[in-house]
Amino acid sequence: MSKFITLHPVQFDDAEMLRRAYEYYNFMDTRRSIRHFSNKEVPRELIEKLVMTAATAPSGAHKQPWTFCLVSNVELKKKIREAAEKEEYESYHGRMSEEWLQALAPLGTDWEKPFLETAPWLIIMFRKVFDIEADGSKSKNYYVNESVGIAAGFLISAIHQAGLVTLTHTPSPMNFLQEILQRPDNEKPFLLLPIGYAADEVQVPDLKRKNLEAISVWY
Ligand code: IYR
Repeated sequence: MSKFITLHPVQFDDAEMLRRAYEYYNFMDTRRSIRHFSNKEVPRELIEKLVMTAATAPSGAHKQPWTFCLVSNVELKKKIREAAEKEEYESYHGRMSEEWLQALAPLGTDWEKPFLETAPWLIIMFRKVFDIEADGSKSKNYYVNESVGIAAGFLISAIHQAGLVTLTHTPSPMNFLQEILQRPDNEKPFLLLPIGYAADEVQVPDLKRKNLEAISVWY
């Protein structure tokens, strides 16, 4: 039987609630994916807190089916860049459809990923397909993609909140991350996020977000 405790939920009066909702929206709307990083260092303590914030995400049966690999080691970042670029080169030169390449054209991406070395930290999120208990037995995890996806969202907003920038990078295929980072079989790479400061005078594509009408249906 699980034990229950009384929660004292965080609450605000109506005006304060609305103010906070507007303020948070306005803040989150300033977030952009960044592909050009400064090599300025970010202290480990900051990364630790960002990861802890991501790990406050809800998860299926509270299994917390994630592992965060935090890479600042220069040789390891180089290794990851080389392996990612090898895959990305193949993707951009034949594996991706013409339609896909055209959809990406406004973003100005290509197979070269210098940010994998310039950014002071790489966070690689792994999803734990199942858990291995202390006695070596397997135990099931539930809604793993949903859970890890939500944790990634929390992480991205925490990074923005801290005044740092990131990119949700999904080199494809990304099993090379499992080998390089020597993760066990029950863990599969989910997302790679370079973290740091934006490069000076960084440019981003002039993208617009869909408005409420376009994304919502009210009943
Ligand atoms: N993984 C490649 C291609 C790519 C795919 C999508 I969908 C994007 O939104 C951006 C890039 C890359 O990282 O370049």
